[in-house]
Amino acid sequence: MSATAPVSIAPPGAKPSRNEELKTAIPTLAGNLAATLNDPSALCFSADDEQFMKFHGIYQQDDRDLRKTGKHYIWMIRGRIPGGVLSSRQYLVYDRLATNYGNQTLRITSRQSFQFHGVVKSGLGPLMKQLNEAMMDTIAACGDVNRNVMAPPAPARNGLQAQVLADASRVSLALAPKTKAYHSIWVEGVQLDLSAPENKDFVDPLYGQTYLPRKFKTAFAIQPTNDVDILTNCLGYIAIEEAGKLIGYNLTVGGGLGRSHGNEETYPRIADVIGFITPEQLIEVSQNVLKIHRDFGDRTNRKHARLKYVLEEKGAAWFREELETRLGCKLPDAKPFKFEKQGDHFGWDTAADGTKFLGLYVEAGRIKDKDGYRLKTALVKIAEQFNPEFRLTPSQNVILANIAAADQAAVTQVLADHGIPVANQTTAIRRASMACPSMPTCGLGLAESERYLPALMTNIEGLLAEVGLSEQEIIIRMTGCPNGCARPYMAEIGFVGKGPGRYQLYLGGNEACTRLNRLYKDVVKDPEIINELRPLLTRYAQERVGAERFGDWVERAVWKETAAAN
Ligand code: SRM
Ligand code: SF4
Repeated sequence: MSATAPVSIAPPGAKPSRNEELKTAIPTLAGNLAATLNDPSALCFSADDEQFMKFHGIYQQDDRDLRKTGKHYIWMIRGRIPGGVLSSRQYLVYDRLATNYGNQTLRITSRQSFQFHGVVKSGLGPLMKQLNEAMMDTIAACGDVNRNVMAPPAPARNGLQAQVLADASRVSLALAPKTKAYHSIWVEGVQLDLSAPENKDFVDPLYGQTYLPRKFKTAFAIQPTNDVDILTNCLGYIAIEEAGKLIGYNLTVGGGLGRSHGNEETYPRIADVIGFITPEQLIEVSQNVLKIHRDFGDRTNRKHARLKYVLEEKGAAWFREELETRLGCKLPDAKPFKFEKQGDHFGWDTAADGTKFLGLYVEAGRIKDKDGYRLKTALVKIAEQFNPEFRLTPSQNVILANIAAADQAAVTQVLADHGIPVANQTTAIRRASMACPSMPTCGLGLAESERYLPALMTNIEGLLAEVGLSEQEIIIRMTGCPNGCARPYMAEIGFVGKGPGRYQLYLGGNEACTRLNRLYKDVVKDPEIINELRPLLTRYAQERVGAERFGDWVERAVWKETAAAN
């Protein structure tokens, strides 16, 4: 029973959005997908089917580099890989499918998954079928459901990591939608009979008939490393240990980053810490947090539909009470916790069980072969010869784990043979950087991101050398639009696309990624970025106290100065 009859935060009398009508009409989410898939004369899927496809992990896109010559449809497919963990066998399937049906690259995402890009329509069916036959799937990687669940990827130095990963997988399974459409379309290749009562009136046991008002994101973190950016998630669990044992989790709710230019009612928000739960309560708590979003979220305006707006408008105290009523018990207060840093582990290290693991930097998360740097081929060879576990990180890198100590030198050699160093892989600022895909695949991109950041980083490296800070790590993230897919609002320096070659400049996140940055300049043109940063980095080099981070200096010197001047 809920404390109050659910009254959504939507304005009274507002009309449900088109997506709500679609979900109500076809609650299995089958749309007309199988028919269009099997019709070679159909170049693309209808606008309504585009929305259904997302629940199946697929986005209809067109190559934006080729728009002058018309629309060249391509599809992006996103995997569901809880915690980003894959076996070598599974990795080889991903690699083969990207080679045979995609654009010969695999893109590690900022939520520890893989995306195939550039899949053509005739490849869609075979790719999806073969992925499922290899016991992997893409369901709920997108859509108004719980997305890929994140968990710390670095292998265990104590017993905690394996347990947290297992809990992340449990939650992922418990929040998965139950529609039969996915299997029927992509594995059996047939359209569901939408007039059959079990399909027409299908009600998902957790989501109901209309799923969530919007996407829902879940992550687990282990202190002191905030590698998953826990506070940007709708639902977060911070592991709490006592004497080396996991005793439970602090529950965080209501984070999210997406915003729109010119719409002040949309904003990034960091999650509230709600209370403490035991591992036994995980599934019930997760399902009930999700149901509160389901029942109270705004279904009339998709820009106001994330759980973060429920928290912002109703408050964390209200949320806790509503959750406790649904659970039928009080939640203890959260335990003390502290994050110190974000980011990944690079280079070789040893896990608690004595096996070796290797963190590898992947530029913009893109696994590919290029002249003198053949990462894609090297990873296939390593998977075939040494059978490591692949762990995708939330900063778009990869860790090769469970490697026998005796194989360490041979793995290093394979990488060296393909132009990939394992020591000094790249500079500190590149290791801590992220960019979203944007052009040419993302339909929402306003400016370049993945294709531009590497060149900009070269210039920023030059600038850091100029001011004597070559070794300094600064977290720099770029996105091609304000949706924030590479989490730019948590960075020490964030670039957010406004238009071709134009970016907003955000400054002032912290090392632990627990503080939102703030807008410093609304428009900076790309040739001016370095000139804009030069005086800031020069002052930082002169004024910083001890090992003070750039984001902390900005907070102290720039934002406090601005506040004092006002
Ligand atoms: Fe994202 C939409 C890529 C993580 C906020 N995101 C998109 C789409 C699907 C564009 C679209 O709707 O047509 C992008 C596909 C581009 C392409 O060509 O591949 C896209 N998002 C990505 C990825 C691949 C970026 C990356 O650099 O890795 C990430 C995939 C993660 C995954 O495996 O599930 C990705 N997206 C994020 C994150 C970060 C996170 O979740 O930790 C965010 C900010 C956090 C949040 O959700 O608030 C994010 N993506 C969005 C939004 C804004 C949502 C909102 O609340 O307003 C959109 C637009 C939308 O949903 O309408 C979006
Ligand atoms: Fe596309 Fe914007 Fe996300 Fe970048 S941030 S991938 S441009 S939606």
